[in-house]
Amino acid sequence: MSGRHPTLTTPFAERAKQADHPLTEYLYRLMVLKSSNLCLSADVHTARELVTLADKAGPSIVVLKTHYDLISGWDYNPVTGTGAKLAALARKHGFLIFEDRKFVDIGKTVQMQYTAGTARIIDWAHITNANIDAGKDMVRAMAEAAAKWKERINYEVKTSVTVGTPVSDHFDDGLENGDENGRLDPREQLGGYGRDDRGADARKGSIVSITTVTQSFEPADSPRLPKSISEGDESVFPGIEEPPTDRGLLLLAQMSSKGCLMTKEYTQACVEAAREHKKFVMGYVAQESLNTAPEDNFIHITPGCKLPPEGEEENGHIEGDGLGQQYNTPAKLISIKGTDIVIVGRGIICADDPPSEAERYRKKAWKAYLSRVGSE
Ligand code: BMP
Repeated sequence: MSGRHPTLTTPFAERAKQADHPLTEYLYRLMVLKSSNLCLSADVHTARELVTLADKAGPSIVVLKTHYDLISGWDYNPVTGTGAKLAALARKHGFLIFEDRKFVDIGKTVQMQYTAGTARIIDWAHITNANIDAGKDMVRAMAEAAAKWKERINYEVKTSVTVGTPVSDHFDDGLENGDENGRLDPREQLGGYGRDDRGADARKGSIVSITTVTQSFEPADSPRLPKSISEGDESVFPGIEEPPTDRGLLLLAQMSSKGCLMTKEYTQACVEAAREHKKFVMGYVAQESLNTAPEDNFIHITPGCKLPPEGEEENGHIEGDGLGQQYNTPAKLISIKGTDIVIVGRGIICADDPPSEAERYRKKAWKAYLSRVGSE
C-alpha cells in the first residue's frame, strides 16, 4: 500500500460527501447506518438457498455478492425471478447487490451481456465488475450501456394487452416487433412475456387468437424497478432512502489467488480507467488500497478474507483452500492493507450458523475500520 493516503483515515461519512459516484455515496452512508463493511459472497448451490441466506444474513451486510451462473434453478423472470427477489430483499435489509461477473470482452459484447441476454444483470445488480484485459474501451462501453439503461428505467412501461383474431395462419416467427436483425428492442423485452411464453407450438397455424402487446413510455416521477414479489418483502430498510438508479462498476485490479497473473502494469491501467470513468467506476476489487492521487476516493472491496475459529489467535496464518485461494483476516485487509469492505464467502456460509457468523465478521471488520480511522 502506498503512503498514508487521506482516504485511509477519513471516516466513511466524510468520504460519502466527497464521492464522485452517487452509488458510492449511498453505499458509504449505508455502511455508517448499519455499522457494516461486510460483503457476503453468497456462493451457494440453489436459488432457494441463495434467497434464504440473503434474507437471514441481510441485517449484517451492506453488499451481497452473487455469481448467478453457479446457482442452479436461477429464475430469469425479470419481475418475479431470482434477481427480482434479491432486489426486494436488498430493499428490505438495506444492502446492494454485486454480481461478480468479471466481464471481459470487446465493448459491444459486454454491453449485450450486461444489459440483455438471459440474466439481464443490469436490472437487478447495482454493481458488477470487469477485468479490463480487453482494454479500457470496454469500460466506456459498459458506462454507455448503463447510462442508456438508466434513462430507460426512469420511464414507466405502460403495457396494454388486447386479444383478437390473427389475420394470418402463421406467425412471422415472432419477429414483427424486432429490429432488422430480429432483435427485440430491450424496452419490449421488459413487458413482453406474452411473446416469450407462447412456446414453439403456439406459433403453428392452428392458433385461433393472437395476443398483441403494445407499449408506450412516459416519464415516471420516480424510477419503477421491479418491486417485491412476495408478501413480507414489501418493507424498505428504515433510515435511508432507496438507492439511486445509477449502476456502478468495480475494476478487478488484483486477485486474491496464488500465482495471479495480473501485473503491476495491468493494475495501473485499472487505476487510469477508474479515473477516466469516475461517474461509472466506483472503485476496485483489489488486495490493497490503490488510491494514490490526492483526489482519489475510490472504494475498495476485497475477497480472500477469513477469520480463525472463535477463540483462536487472530493474527496467525490462515490456510488457503488448496485450490489457489489465499486468505487474510479483516484486521489485516482493512487496517493494514487499507481496503474498505471485505468479501467473505465460505467463512460464513460453511459455519454452523451463517447469520451469527456474519455478525461476528461484521463486528470484526467494523472494528478494524474504526481502528484505521482512529475512532476506536
Ligand atoms: P471465499 O470467501 O469462499 O473464498 O469466496 C471468495 C469469493 O470472492 C468467490 O466468489 C470468488 O469468486 C471471489 N473472488 C475471489 O475469491 N478472489 C478475487 O480476487 C476475486 C473474486 O471475485
